[in-house]
Amino acid sequence: MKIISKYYGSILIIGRSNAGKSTLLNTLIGEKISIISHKINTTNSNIIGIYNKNSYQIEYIDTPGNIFYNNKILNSLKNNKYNYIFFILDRNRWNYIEKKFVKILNKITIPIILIINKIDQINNKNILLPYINFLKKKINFISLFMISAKYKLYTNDINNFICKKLPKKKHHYPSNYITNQTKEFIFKEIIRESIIKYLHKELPYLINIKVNYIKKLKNLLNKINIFLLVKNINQKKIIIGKNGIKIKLIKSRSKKNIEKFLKKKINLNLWIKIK
Ligand SMILES: Nc1nc2c(ncn2[C@@H]2O[C@H](COP(=O)(O)OP(=O)(O)OP(=O)(O)O)[C@@H](O)[C@H]2O)c(=O)[nH]1
Ligand SMILES: [Mg+2]
Repeated sequence: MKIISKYYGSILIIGRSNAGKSTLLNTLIGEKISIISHKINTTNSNIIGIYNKNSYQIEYIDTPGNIFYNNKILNSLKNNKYNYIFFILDRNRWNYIEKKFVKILNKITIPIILIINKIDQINNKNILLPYINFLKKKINFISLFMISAKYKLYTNDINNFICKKLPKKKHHYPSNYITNQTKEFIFKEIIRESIIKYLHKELPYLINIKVNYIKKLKNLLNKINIFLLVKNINQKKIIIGKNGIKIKLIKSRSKKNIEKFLKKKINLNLWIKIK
C-alpha cells in the first residue's frame, strides 16, 4: 500500500485594523468565516480558517488589528507556534502602527511573509518599487506578495506558495473542516457584522449577543433565536430605530448571510432584552 505524505502548517495573519486581514482569510479559505467591515476593530478574537487541498492543510489565524497589548498573541509569537507570519500592509500606508509591528517582528525568529493588500486602489504603480526597497530596509521577510484580497487578485499564489513550503506533518483537523469555530459562534459574528454596519459609534461593541440554534427534523426549517442584550431602554430604542427600520435591516441581512453560510433556509427570530 502506498503511504501518502501529509503536509501541515500554521500561519498567523497580523497587521493594522482595516488592512484586510479578515478579507484575506476568507479569500484564502474560499468561504466567509471572518467578519468584515470598513470600520476599525471589527475582528475581536482569533479566528481560525483551514485550507485543505489533497495532502496539504494550512491553518490560517486571523487576529484583531490591535495585538499590542494582547499577551496571548505576543507570547505565542515568542514561542514559535507558527510556521510563518503574514504581515498585511494597507497599500503603502506606513506610520507608527506599522513601526510598532516591526518592533515585535524584529524580535522573533518565525519567517515573515509581507503582503501588500488593496493594490486595486493603487493607481500609480510607480510607487511600488521604491516602497519595496524601503520595506527591505525595515524588515526581514522571506517573500512578498502584492494582492487584492477583496477582488481575489494574486491570492491563489499565496496558497500555492505556502503549500510548497509546508513541513511534512500530520493534519491537525479533519479534511472537511474550514474552521474550528462552532456554528453558534459564526452566527454571532454574522449578527455582529450587521450590527456594526447599521449602528454607529460604540454601541455595537456594547451589545451582548446570545444565540440559540435549534436543529429541526428533515422537512422543517432550522430555527435560530437571537437575543441582543443591552443595558438600558435608550440602547434598545437605537437598535430598533425609527419605525423599526434598523432592527429590520439587521435581521434581514443576518438571515441572508447565515443562510448563505449554511447553504439552506432558516427561521430566524430576534429579540432585544434589557439586562
Ligand atoms: N479596495 C479594497 N478593499 C479591501 C481589500 N481588502 C479589504 N478591503 C476592505 O477593507 C475594509 C477592512 O477589511 P477587513 O478585512 O475587515 O480588515 P481587518 O484587517 O480584518 O480589520 P480588523 O478586523 O478591524 O483588524 C473592508 O471594507 C474591506 O472590504 C482590497 O483588496 N481592496
Ligand atoms: Mg478583521
